[in-house]
Amino acid sequence: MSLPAELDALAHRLDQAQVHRTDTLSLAEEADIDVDQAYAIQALLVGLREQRGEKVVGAKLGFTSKAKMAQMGVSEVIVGRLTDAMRFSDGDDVDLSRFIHPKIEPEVAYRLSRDVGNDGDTTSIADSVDAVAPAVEIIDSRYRDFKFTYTDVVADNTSAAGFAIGAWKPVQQVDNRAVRLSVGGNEAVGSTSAILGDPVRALHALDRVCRQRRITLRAGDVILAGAATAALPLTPGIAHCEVAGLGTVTLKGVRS
Ligand code: OOG
Ligand code: MG
Repeated sequence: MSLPAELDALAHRLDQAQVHRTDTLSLAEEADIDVDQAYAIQALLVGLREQRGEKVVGAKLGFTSKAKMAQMGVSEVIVGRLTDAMRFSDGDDVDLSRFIHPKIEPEVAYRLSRDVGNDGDTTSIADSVDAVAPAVEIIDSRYRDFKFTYTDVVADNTSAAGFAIGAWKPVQQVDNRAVRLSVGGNEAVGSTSAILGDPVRALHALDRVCRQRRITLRAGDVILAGAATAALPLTPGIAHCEVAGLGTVTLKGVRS
């Protein structure tokens, strides 16, 4: 399966699922998609969002922790794109009816201070970040019951649906920090070291994927390093995340 028209049709199918908040079945059940094609579908899908006026404001990594790999049954790092339509401010209400079956997870965010990845540029991302912050990511797989293969989730822009960032601090070592996420009566507890041993390694992994997939990043872009714990269902009420020594970030789930 490789015809551009077929890849385009799959991108539209995932886009419609997001726009109309209706889940869809795994693409892998019907089409034999390889990783290159999955990233091609993702690029088309993000392009559809850009055609609606959304702007790409960063990148995210997924499956950088064993907790997430175990929860979802995928064990290789994935990369997706973040747009301005996914951005919430710390403390915002989040209308849960915008999503199919949202989950929330605790993350560490980095901010890029210069452009990376243009024209054979070999500057490392880790050397190009100037700030770090606690963050949460809202994931909302477009696949029924969050059931997907590796290529499915790459095609679906890695379930990206929302994010919020706490106060930025000058970039510093953030390994071995306790992480706590509470939402509803549920709690997830972990450590930033769950993210590839040190969240900075997520930036090295992103270097490799960006080079391979010709992804360019711009000054000011946000990078989510991947969840330190398994995700929790995002339910009505306060979702609160704390990364020790780095700060907190809060969202409030509401039903409109
Ligand atoms: C895929 C997204 C994974 C992370 O932080 O590991 C991810 C999913 O679990 O639906 O964002
Ligand atoms: Mg995540």
